[in-house]
Amino acid sequence: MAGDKVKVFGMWASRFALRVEWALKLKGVDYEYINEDLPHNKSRELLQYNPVTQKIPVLVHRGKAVAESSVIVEYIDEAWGDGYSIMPRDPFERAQARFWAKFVEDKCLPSIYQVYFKTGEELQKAVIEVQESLRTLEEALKGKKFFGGENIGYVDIIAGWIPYWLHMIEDLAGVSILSDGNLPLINAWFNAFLDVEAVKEALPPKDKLYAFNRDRREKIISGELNYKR
Ligand SMILES: N[C@@H](CCC(=O)N[C@@H](CS)C(=O)NCC(=O)O)C(=O)O
Repeated sequence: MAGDKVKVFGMWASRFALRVEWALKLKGVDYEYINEDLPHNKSRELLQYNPVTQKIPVLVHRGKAVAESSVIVEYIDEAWGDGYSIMPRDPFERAQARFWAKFVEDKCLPSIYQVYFKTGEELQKAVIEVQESLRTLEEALKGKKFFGGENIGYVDIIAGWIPYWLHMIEDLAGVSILSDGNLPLINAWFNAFLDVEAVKEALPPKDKLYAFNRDRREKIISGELNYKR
């Protein structure tokens, strides 16, 4: 499918859009990135391509649109089936990858959000929940460098925002989640993942991301902004 025009509708600070960029970069696919002004000034094209949820990311390939980051990552793996493999080839391994990706989405992501915008006792409770969910996630890393094995794969892409975002969230909330050598496999994975060239290429500038999230967190805590993913 070389030469097909690919567009990504995203937003520079979005963890979900990053998944799409990482998958495309691993496959060596060129794309045009359309940075959306969320949430109130979405482009007409985005609304036309994703009328159902009206959310980013959306991938447009050969004029057809695919939405939902995890669905898009699987689509990319199949549409550019040659070369870099994101999903395991073996059906059992593929099922395992989907299982852990769902765990990240259903357990890790909500608990990390709680740390992002809770305070006081609720914040301390949220810290423990994140630690527990990451401890469980370590099961999937045993004996491996990445969730995908020697190279990054589906679960790495789905969970990949955590290494970059978690330390920022710790700083903003004034808590410590990864400390004293707890979660050694997760810690090692953070370093290995952030060292991958394709990963680094797509990451937003740290200062800009901190400033954006500091402001957003304050607005959510003060009630000025509704919590929304
Ligand atoms: N489950 C979706 C979540 C996408 C999502 O929450 N996108 C946010 C930006 S990070 C969005 O478009 N928000 C705008 C809105 O809700 O109107 C995915 O994985 O793609």
